[in-house]
Amino acid sequence: MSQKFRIEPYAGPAGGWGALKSTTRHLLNSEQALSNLKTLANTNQPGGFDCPGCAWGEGKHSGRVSFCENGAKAVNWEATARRVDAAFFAEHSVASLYAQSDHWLEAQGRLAEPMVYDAQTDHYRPISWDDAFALIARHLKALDSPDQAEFYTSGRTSNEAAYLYQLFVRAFGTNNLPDCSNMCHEASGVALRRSVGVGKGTVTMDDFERADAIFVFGQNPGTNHPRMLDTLRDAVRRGAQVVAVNPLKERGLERFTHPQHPLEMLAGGGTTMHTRYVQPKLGGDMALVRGMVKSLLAAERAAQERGEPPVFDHAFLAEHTAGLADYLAEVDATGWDAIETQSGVARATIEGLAEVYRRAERVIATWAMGITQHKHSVATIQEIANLMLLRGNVGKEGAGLCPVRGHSNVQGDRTMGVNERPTDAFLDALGQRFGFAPPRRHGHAVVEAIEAMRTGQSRVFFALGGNFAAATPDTAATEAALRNCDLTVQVSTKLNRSHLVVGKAALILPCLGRTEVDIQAGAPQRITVEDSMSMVHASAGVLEPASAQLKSEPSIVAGLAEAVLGKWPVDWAWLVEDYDRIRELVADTVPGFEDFNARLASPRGFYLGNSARERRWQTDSGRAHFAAVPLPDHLESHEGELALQTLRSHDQYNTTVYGLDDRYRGVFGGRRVVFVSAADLARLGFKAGETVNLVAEWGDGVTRRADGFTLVEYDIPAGCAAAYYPETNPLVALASVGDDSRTPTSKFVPIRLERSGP
Ligand SMILES: Nc1nc2c(c(=O)[nH]1)N[C@H]1C(S)=C(S)[C@@H](COP(=O)(O)OP(=O)(O)OC[C@H]3O[C@@H](n4cnc5c(=O)[nH]c(N)nc54)[C@H](O)[C@@H]3O)O[C@H]1N2
Ligand SMILES: Nc1nc2c(c(=O)[nH]1)N[C@H]1C(S)=C(S)[C@@H](COP(=O)(O)OP(=O)(O)OC[C@H]3O[C@@H](n4cnc5c(=O)[nH]c(N)nc54)[C@H](O)[C@@H]3O)O[C@H]1N2
Ligand SMILES: [Mo]
Repeated sequence: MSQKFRIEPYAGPAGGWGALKSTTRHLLNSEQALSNLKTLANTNQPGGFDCPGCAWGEGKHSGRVSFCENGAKAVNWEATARRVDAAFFAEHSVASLYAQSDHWLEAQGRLAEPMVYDAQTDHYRPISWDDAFALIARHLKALDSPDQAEFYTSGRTSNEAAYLYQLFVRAFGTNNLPDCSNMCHEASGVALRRSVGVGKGTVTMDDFERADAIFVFGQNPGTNHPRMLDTLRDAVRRGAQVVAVNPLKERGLERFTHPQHPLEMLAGGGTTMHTRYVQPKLGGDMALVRGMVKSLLAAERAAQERGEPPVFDHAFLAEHTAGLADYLAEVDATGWDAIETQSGVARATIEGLAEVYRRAERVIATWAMGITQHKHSVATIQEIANLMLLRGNVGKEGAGLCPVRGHSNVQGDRTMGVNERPTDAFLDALGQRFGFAPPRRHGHAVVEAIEAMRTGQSRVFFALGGNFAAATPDTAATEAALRNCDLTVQVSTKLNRSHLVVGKAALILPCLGRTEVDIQAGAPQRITVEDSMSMVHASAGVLEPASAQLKSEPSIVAGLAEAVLGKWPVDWAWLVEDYDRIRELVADTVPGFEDFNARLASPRGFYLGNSARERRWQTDSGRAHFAAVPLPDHLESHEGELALQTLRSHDQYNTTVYGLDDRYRGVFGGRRVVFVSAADLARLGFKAGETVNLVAEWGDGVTRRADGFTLVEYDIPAGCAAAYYPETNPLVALASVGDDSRTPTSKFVPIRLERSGP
């Protein structure tokens, strides 16, 4: 499939012929091309299944094709005809599989039957479902405390599976529910709860149709949320301003053509997406936004002096907010020198952005990993909220805060209670409905779970989806932690690194994917998910399951729970005979889900609501809160050092590597590349095309390295570099986490380049 390694800058628009060609190539490479096309036609349509790609919302225009190039890859990847079965594991030892690349592992096909690790032979061999559940139950019951087990969740898990899972984990007695959110949008939740009293985005899809300006911070939608490009393009067409804030020049944000519109493709060029593209230094967004506010404040004072209409929304500020005076004092105390140095953006440019913001009656701010994976992410997001509050851009049509989520149901999993720090109100509701006392001690997030396993404090690791070994930071530390466990269990669809980093005992439990028909007690079931705009809707698979031995995630959780707890505090087996029964329990215990089953009748689902959108502020003060935080002091880069961000290529889904191209960035046939500016190449004495090793020193006495990366010259600010995840995860120190979010700082890794050996 992939050609020779080459670098060839991409000249076309994002989307367009390239997308069509790439999608078709991925489809036709599959042995099931025809059925896959049928599958695609069902994606995100009423009665079909939710795209397992991203968490972007659905437009309400029926008839518009709602899958994208990368959604197509995700669907196709799951619908492969290849199988990883007992014969496969008999042929390959775990050590030999471990030596393969992530791309090779997942390309072997769908996991077909439950397997148990045999340490004597270093091979997996088949095990029955009952024996597998019994083995896990034996290990869990042998622990001194329920807090010695870790229950991870990845964000593809349905609401139904997630709800049962957290209920089981709490009935078992722990809140150790680390999940992929801990590595993803945790900072958004923390910051938004503090600023506006609810940890979710405040906008709906309709708001995007009314916004006058949309600021897109730290996000690469052309690759990671392609359907968002439709939304942005429509906004640009009706005259809205779209401002991209991103250190890298991302093609997908610059130009876009939809492959469904052939005429547009023939016209060439594509719609110019952004009206402005600003390139701050990594981590410089807080300073940039502070500069915008400084400029607005100056304009507000000038307007007051001249008796002109105010810049701030004083009525909103007086009625709805607290902390404004302290915040403005902090803005006054922040000098332009610091703002320009830290953001790397000139004052005049920042003032231009403030002008775009000021002229717009309705503004939306969106963001993703470029904002959330820093040490000062919570402060940065609160700064974005500060900016938005000044002109009442929260809780008004066409305006609001929009963290764009990653995994297709990561937001829903949190709503269902997959949270290591649950609220008392949630635990009270569980306790009351099920008649037990849920544990109140906070549990472990991802980094704490790794530490607990590494020190031997936690002994059992269970993963409902995901690829923990590859997705987490500090690969050597994480692998040691997993190997230190008595038992590791992976509920998965595809073979990945986490199956090969085994505890003393290990299980692989293969499950249905979202595209597949799920039959329980003779009847097909549907599951539900929640998107980034808090819309909950049903999803039902259409494909024949990859193997007759697969179980659904809810039924795996039920099997496990029954083996450990019996029919207490609920009859687990009875519940999963009909997922409506699980939804009844959700309706009883989770606010916003009243009449859950009935409300699923609406094909596009229902809106959960958002208190901040209604200008009800569930904060301590009962008001929206201005955070007055000084700019961070950890960003200055040292002589010879670069700040590295670890990001996604166009041909991957997190740790799932579909192919070796990153078309929009002009990289083909290889992933071990590092993007560096021309200025840094000259300054550090390197040439594009040379091979280097990346070396990270965090001052903890460990030298972390990732070897053999080709230098690619790229349009990125001096002092900043970029390379793909998960190859660069060995460089990220476990201890380097965000303040208050504890998210690994994957977008700011101090490195130096080392000339590769002869
Ligand atoms: N096809 C596909 N879709 C996906 C995924 C996938 O892997 N593949 N992953 C899913 C998941 S779980 C998630 S969380 C999302 C991720 O979606 P994104 O957040 O778009 O993912 P990243 O590739 O990490 O891209 C980070 C972007 O932020 C920019 N950036 C990095 N540091 C900074 C900074 O300091 N400031 C600013 N302003 N920008 C910065 C980078 O240049 C890059 O454009 O996508 C989801 N959708
Ligand atoms: N350095 C660095 N590290 C990062 C990031 C980064 O930007 N840089 N991003 C972080 C982010 S945002 C995230 S969300 C995490 C992602 O972390 P994870 O969610 O743990 O990882 P994925 O790669 O999405 O998981 C892929 C695996 O999920 C399984 N799978 C797929 N579909 C299903 C399903 O329907 N059910 C089940 N049970 N299993 C399924 C398959 O076996 C597949 O191998 O990584 C984080 N790690
Ligand atoms: Mo994510």
